[in-house]
Amino acid sequence: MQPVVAQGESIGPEYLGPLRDSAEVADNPAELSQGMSDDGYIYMRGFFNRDDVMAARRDIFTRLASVGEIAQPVLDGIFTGDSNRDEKHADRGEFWRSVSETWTLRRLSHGRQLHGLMDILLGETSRVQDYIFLRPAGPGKHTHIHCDAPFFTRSTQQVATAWVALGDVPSHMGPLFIVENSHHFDDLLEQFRDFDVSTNTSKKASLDTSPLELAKSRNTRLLTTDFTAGDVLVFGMYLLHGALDNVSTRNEVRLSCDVRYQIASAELDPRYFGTDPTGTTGASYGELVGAKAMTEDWHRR
Ligand SMILES: O=C(O)CCC(=O)C(=O)O
Repeated sequence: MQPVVAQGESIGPEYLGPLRDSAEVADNPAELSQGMSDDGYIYMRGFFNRDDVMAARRDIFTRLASVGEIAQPVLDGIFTGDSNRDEKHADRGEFWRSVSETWTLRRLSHGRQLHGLMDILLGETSRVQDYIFLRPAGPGKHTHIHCDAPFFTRSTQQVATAWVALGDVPSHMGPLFIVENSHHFDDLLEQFRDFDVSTNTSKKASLDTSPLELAKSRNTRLLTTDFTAGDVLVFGMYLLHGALDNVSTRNEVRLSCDVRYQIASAELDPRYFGTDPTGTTGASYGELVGAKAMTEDWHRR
């Protein structure tokens, strides 16, 4: 593994572990469900066909090249250090919506293959949210530790997140990590139950504690891997996770997408469904970190 850095702190081997790969039990629903409830996540290496992933990557990076952010050849995903997004597009949200609706991406995030896996992991027929979180994460970007409940459990608790690597994402490019066994940290998770980040603006969904501090204080590990294009990591609403720092010295961009599925029998949260979803805060696609010019810092929720 290459360097592993989280919020500027180097993570030593004692606080790191590999994700358990469930690709070998892909045809065994009972084992998949068991893994999800035991570990709190399922990681499937090479879940999507690499060519299909590369088609999405090419289309998305071509859009970002058109606003001066990604260099040629686009598949390499190298940040230029520049952006003319705002000069070219008056409405950031509209631009980001059109990129997020790229058909080659939706074919992965909303296609039968992932849907079938989510039906198994949620234990019944599922529905995929229309609103997705596409993230081109350039050098310096990371995501603070949080769980997804404050964002997505307004209508039902039976929701799961799928994080998809849209290209190879080795550890130095800031992939997702999960905090091992954190779905059992009841004392810590208590603060996230009945907390809706868009109605209660007095607190943040993410922890102030750094990943290294948390791993040390809980005597646990950050689980991650050198992701390859098409890997999928699925987890529930009460598993703590974040993204490592992208410390690429070659300006490589981590491209990933996170998408949520919920059980189809429950009420739909209108913020995330329909032809014009408003998103978590009401600002639609404009509220996402991906909607910012790549020269800007990410916000934290
Ligand atoms: O990709 C990231 O930086 C964060 C993703 C995330 O937090 C999620 O998928 O819930």
